[in-house]
Amino acid sequence: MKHTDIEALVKKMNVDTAKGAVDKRVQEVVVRLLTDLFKAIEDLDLTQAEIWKGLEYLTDSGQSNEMGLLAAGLGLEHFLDLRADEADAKAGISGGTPRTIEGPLYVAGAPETVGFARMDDGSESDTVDTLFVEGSVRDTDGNIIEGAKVEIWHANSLGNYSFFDKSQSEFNLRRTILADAKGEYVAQTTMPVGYGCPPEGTTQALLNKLGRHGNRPSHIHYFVSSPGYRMLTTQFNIEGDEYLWDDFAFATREGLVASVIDVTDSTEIEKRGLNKPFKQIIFDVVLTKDNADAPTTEIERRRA
Ligand code: MBD
Ligand code: FE
Repeated sequence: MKHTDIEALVKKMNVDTAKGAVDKRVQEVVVRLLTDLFKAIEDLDLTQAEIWKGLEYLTDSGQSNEMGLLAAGLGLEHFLDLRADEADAKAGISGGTPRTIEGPLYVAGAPETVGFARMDDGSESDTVDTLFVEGSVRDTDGNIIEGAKVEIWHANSLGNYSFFDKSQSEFNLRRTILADAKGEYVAQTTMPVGYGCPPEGTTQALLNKLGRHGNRPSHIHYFVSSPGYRMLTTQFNIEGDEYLWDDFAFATREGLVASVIDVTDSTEIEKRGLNKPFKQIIFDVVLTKDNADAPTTEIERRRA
């Protein structure tokens, strides 16, 4: 079928016959997407079986709760970051900590404390390095932001996240820390290991067909917010990981690569109440001011 005939066909199905209340935005989006889909079916000469296979794939992905993972793995979530960066630049926003993807594994409602939180439940502390993640929250002029809400979440030493991994305790490796009077936060936790897609899952099945792996480098996620500032969704990825610049979710960015400091000094160890050397990562955060000229950075999406 000619592309012009496809355009006419889609318009007829979705616009002319619309009766009653119409959501103009949904209509516009559906017409455009269907037109592009039909054209792709035509150009690629897809078979009927291939089309059903695609629909079945989306069904399976949804039923196994992997749509969020798929969005990350196909680079859709990273693409949205690049678009948000562009919108920010257009609105004259600069100087904040770079954004990067949220990913599909945030859980709301983590325990909240001021200044300091121990994030791990202790179940791995004998076998896994203790990690202190700490830093300040400031505005782009360098002023501290007392009370800034720093939400942190990360994987355990098997690359698994609590809630999704039912073998972990509730909210393990998930905390909310309010920056103290010096604008600082300190998280005591255990060293995360990079995530790998479920090997038998729908996302990995597609990645296999694309000749791609489904691994992420070791990383720690952040939401940082404070009234009057734009909410920041970001994460740092940890230097030295083999997947640092080969992340299946494309989340690693300049400015978001963390170096690990090995702390072996016995007075430092004692000061932290520990009995063995530990690792330390400094991650300072800079928030930009609220700005009516740029799209909101508080993204509505279904979360656990
Ligand atoms: C993760 O931990 C993650 O951050 C992303 C983006 C996708 C899957 C697992
Ligand atoms: Fe993650």
